[in-house]
Amino acid sequence: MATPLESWVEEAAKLTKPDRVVYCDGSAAEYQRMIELLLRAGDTFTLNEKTYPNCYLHRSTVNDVARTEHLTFICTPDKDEAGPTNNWMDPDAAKHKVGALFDGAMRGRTMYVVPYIMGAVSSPISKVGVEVTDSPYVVASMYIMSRMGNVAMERLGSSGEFVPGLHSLGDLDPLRRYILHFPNERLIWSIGSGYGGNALLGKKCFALRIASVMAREQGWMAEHMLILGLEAPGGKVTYMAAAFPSACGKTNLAMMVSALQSQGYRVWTVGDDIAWMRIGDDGYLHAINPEAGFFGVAPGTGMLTNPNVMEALRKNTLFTNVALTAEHEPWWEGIGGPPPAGMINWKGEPWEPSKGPAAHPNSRYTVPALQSPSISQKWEAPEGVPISAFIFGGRRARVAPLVYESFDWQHGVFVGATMASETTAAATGDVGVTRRDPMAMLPFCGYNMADYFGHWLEMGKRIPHPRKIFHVNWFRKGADGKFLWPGYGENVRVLKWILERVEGRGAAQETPIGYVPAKSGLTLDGLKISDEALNELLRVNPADWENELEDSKQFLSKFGARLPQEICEEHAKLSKRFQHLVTA
Ligand code: OXD
Ligand code: MN
Repeated sequence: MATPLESWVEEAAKLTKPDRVVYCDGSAAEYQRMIELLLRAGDTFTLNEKTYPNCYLHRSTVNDVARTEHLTFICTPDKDEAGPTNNWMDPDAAKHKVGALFDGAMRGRTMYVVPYIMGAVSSPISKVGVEVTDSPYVVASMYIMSRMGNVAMERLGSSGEFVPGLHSLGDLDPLRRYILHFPNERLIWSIGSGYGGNALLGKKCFALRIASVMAREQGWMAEHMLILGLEAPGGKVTYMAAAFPSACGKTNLAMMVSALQSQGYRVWTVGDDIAWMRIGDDGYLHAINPEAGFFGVAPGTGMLTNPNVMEALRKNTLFTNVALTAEHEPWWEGIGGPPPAGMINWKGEPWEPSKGPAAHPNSRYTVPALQSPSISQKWEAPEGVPISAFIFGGRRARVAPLVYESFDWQHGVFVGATMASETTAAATGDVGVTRRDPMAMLPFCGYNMADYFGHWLEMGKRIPHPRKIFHVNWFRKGADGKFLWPGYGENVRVLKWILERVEGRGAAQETPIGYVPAKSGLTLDGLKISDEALNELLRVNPADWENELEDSKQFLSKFGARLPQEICEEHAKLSKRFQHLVTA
């Protein structure tokens, strides 16, 4: 009798009509076979074998370079289940409409069946997914980003416990591009794009959108968060999970080379994008990184901003849409140094500065996590790592100080729910516009975000030891428009203050928005920063916050009566604290 997997694959093949079906085994030889196919297709190139062994550059279709949120849908019977921040389609209507696009989409192509595990092979928190795809690029990327092939088949056995994902490149026309999620069936359909966030279905589609629904039902959390360990003098490591919107430096923070290394503070990487968290037997929330690789934004990454990843990228890396030097090395803006002569841009054209950036602003590297010199010894710990602090953050030129600590869990959930950031190139759309992005989950929550806030509040009650919640902003600017904080390895100074607060130390002053470091509370030795810059970085400006309160109120009003009362309460309390400040 056919297993549930075989039945599903058969059904997918009946619809898409591939010439052949290949079950992937996850071997290195299979990866090389995929690379061969890509090389032959002419859109992928071998990089310098001496300086970048086993590295390749893939160029995507020019209209397929980022996530397409306007083409991403949550398909639930009731529109309210998807909520006001998600695009919605009725499941039957979606299947009818997009099923027609899948019909025969793989004719002349091979259907690859990619069983994969999100999470370490032996972790009880891990879960199995199966993606069928007609893209060798997707298979190769899944090889780096997940534990795929035989290991996943073994874990699955004959059980039906897997999240199916049907993917086809279709004709790559954005008019026929859809990324559909059916949370009630735990099913994903994606057609018309080969871009990572749209096509590697284990990542955003499963590990965030579908998993967030499962997590709420089952009492755990699936979050758009990096996981890092901060080692203090003496060797104790404290783990923190942090949510920032896409392309706000999560990877760089998770892999930071600490500016306080000589004082014994070091950062270890557990994950750079996604955290699955469960309450452990010890009463703490434990996090695993469900991914096996990093799919990071290349531009802006260099020896100054992320030396660990620069070392990691020197082998076994699949680059997408970066530029190519005459020496056949990858290149992007911010890699360090002036652009070398004779480059080919991300579109495959000879490059000159008047042609705009040589690498696409959302060009990426896909690299095995284990290659990072900063990888934590615990990164595959089956039980995960205990989280001692949550950090929210975004890009704000004004308003949010460098760091502040919320008063309690409920207030911290409000801080996360009203998070905002200036947009970047990780998704198609205008760059530099401020948008609310609660917990950095706006594009990734698989259900009504009002209920998601409710789930966070509920978890606060269920976790025997809920931890402190902080907010950071590395991107505050002075009146001259320049960043006030140097960022990168210096961010460890902020992590150190967070650690001290978690341990009941760390000098702070109370403000209406929470506890902000006292100037004496931050370790600033060895850092050149003026007193005025520091004052501005830590300043809570009531006029800015008046606008902020108004803007967040408008955002929250979208959720109507479904918004948890506690969130409204926190908004009112924040407003009142500012009023007291003015009248005091
Ligand atoms: C990512 C994203 O690729 O958030 O991680 O867009
Ligand atoms: Mn992300």
